[in-house]
Amino acid sequence: MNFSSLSASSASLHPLAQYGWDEDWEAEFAPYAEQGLLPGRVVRVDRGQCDVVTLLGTVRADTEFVVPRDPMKVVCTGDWVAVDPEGGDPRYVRAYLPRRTAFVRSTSSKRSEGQILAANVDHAVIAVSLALELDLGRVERFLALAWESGAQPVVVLTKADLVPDPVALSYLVQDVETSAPGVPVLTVSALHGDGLDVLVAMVGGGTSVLLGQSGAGKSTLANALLGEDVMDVQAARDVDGKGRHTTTTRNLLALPGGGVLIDTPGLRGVGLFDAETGVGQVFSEIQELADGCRFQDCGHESEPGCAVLAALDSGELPVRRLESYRKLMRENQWIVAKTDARARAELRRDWKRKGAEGKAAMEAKRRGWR
Ligand SMILES: Nc1nc2c(ncn2[C@@H]2O[C@H](COP(=O)(O)OP(=O)(O)OP(=O)(O)O)[C@@H](O)[C@H]2O)c(=O)[nH]1
Ligand SMILES: [Mg+2]
Ligand SMILES: [Zn+2]
Repeated sequence: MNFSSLSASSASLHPLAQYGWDEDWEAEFAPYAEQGLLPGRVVRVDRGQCDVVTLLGTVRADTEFVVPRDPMKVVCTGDWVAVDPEGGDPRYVRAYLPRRTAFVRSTSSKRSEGQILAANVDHAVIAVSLALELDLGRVERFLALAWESGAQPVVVLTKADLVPDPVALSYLVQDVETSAPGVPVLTVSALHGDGLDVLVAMVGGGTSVLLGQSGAGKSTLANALLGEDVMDVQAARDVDGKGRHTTTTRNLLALPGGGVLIDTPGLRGVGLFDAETGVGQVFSEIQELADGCRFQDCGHESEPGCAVLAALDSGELPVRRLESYRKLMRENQWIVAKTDARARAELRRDWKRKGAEGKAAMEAKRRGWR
């Protein structure tokens, strides 16, 4: 089969179009097509091997030839790769295409490194369980990583059936909304099917990743969106999600109405990794207020003419928001100081150089915030 002979206009008819294959990927892949390699998308990674969906179906491939020391460069779920057109089981991944977006957190190891959680994601669906007390700081942290990745975040409050009082539910939604400017906040019940249509309409078509704590109901939601029980689901045995993770690998699943969904294992902690832009976006109202401060380098501590402090005084800006902003900014600076600047710059080039026009516009807007 000669894949390079597929014309640009046929990219949408390509069997991999359902997985997000488009003209830009095709162009990017051209040099590998010339070598006779097969394009595919990584649907799962485990123990140095991965499952890759290709025109020939799902094949098993070894990542030995593309394993660098840098964990940021490890092939991950959502990557587009070039694999051997034929050969043994497993085949080999020969290359992966530059990422359009990547969801990165810092590892807890001593030498701070980034860990890629998912690549080429359009929508980051942050699942927050209504069975537990809302932790807005945690939501803000997830949002910072999501914005930084280049994906559009959506907060989904799960298990809405556990909050039968509509007024109580609307207060919870409002609380999250004030912590998430520019981010849609939805409520769903996978149990009753409530709110799923809204979510599908919002994320349909592209690549979405489900993120959140263990037990938040990500896999239950994935199954509901898929219309079948593909992912294992298990009752949470401890409320803080420390003890047990039902999902242990990141799985990319094709949605019946188009688009794909990546289900991920619950994250206990999400450390920021060079996410200043993302943090700024989560607290965009503070950044807007700061434009009104008398001094351009205002630290919003005790400076005269500080618009941020004025907003605190008037009650327009909740104290919790400012404290959370400061905390995440401090943490980010600490991580940045600890990590190798060159590695971070390279990472930027890797996935931020590419991307749809919308992404470029978004980037430009963000750069204005720096
Ligand atoms: N009441 C109610 N329970 C739900 C709902 N969705 C999920 N649950 C329950 O929440 C528990 C955890 O669900 P999972 O889908 O396994 O959670 P998860 O986020 O995938 O967890 P990890 O894979 O460990 O990250 C299960 O007992 C589910 O039945 C819902 O809409 N309503
Ligand atoms: Mg799960
Ligand atoms: Zn100020």
